[in-house]
Amino acid sequence: MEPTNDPKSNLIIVSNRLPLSIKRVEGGFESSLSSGGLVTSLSGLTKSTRFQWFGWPGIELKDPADREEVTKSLEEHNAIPIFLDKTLSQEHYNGFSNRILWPILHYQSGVSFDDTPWQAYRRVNELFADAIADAAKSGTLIWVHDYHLMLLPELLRNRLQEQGKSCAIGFSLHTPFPAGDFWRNLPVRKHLIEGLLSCDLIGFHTDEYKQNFIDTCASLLGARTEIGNQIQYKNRLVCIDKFIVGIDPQKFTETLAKPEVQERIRKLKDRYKGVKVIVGVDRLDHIKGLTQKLKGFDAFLDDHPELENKVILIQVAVPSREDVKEYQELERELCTLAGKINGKHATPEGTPLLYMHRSVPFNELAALYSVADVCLLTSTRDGMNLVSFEYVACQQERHGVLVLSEFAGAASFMSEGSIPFHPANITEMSEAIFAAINLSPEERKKKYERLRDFINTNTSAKWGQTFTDKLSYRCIIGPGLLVS
Ligand code: ADQ
Repeated sequence: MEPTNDPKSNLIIVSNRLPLSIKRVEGGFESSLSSGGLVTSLSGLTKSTRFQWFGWPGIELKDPADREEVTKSLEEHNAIPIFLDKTLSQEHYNGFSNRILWPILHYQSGVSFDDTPWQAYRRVNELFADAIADAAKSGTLIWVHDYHLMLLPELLRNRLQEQGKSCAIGFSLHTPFPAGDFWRNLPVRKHLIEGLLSCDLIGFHTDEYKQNFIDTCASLLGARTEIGNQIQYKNRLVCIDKFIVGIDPQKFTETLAKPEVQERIRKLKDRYKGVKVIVGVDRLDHIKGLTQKLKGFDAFLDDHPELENKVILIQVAVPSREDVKEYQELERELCTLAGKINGKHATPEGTPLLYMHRSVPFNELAALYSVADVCLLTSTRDGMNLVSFEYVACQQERHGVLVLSEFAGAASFMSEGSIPFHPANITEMSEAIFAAINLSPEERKKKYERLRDFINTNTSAKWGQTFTDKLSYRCIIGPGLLVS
């Protein structure tokens, strides 16, 4: 590969969805910023590095004139749309990625495999490979994100080779990677990990996920893995590492300083005077353990009648994947459960649970985090969980307590600063909530300072820079091809 002076000056980010969603409105199209963990994690890199972002714009457009108009408007944001037809994108996104792959990655059993969505998954990965190979030049760094695109590195590597281009390809998985024995439940278990092994660098959120992947490559593919943080497979040497993903804490500090947010905080404090506020913010997803959270909170209320009218759980459940049957069922279950809990514990003074099934604006989110005495996160599995970081960023001098499931990736870094518990153990959850509410000011400060230092050190900017630095290095020293 021809070394360039600064490989990062030529960076392509790829994710299934663009960070901007396109909607048809009267007289044209409108774009809006998407939210979610992936967008948050890449926000740091956006500040320091220019890159092109390839992905699906979230809308089916058949008319070439419409495509051109949308492409032009996205160009201003360095976003390049890859257009897909509706049935194909549905089968890829909901059919395979969200109904089959996502549950397997999060240790959910009972997943049934179906060949039609798998073929759609392949096809979409191929279409992405075509678009990106055409756009890349030799020396381009290509950073692919997440489970929707696990076949892409191999397909892309082949296309690039056909075109005589040599590029460094990196991949970051935002979910857990399960233990090998669980991963084997997926009939296409080998194809997906082989797809990734055409990368130069693969990043995971924790050491556990990284090790699971390494062990799986050894047992399923017979890859050589005893060579430190590298896997040798066929004629390639792939670097595997842990990169701690984070947030941009400054964005929260600036938001909290806004007069309108300060005013909102005052109002909320006034509204909940004398009441301990517990906050939860989660996408409405099985992995976030929302059913468990509501049951645990119910048990806590049963266990502590003396706290009647003195505690409230404000739970924001952000709508997610609403086309998928399992998510619709979960939503119905949560609504019923929330109604039952309030029916059982309400008094003329009010209800102990405020369940909001909608997205809230960023200012409101920051204000909520700021006034909450406790943040309760109950993930049954979760790649990292950035809400835990955001709560800490918004607490500042208040030293609120984080009650964090031991199954969130964040728990492997934050267990000493938080109160950990098992999300399926309702008694343990109830005790953890009680302990959080009653923690002494000294203990709260001690725990909080640990968390604050951690989130300020491991920012999204650092994550983006560390990964791209390492990928650039691979680009300069040459791709992961074995010399002999
Ligand atoms: P998610 O499952 O989306 O991310 P999480 O890490 O908690 O979960 O991130 C959610 C993000 O969405 C947060 O940054 C939050 O502020 C934002 N958000 C939530 N509600 C919002 C709202 N109403 N308006 C605006 N923004 C909102 C996936 C994995 C995680 C992993 C991340 C990053 O499932 O485990 O931590 O990617 O890798």
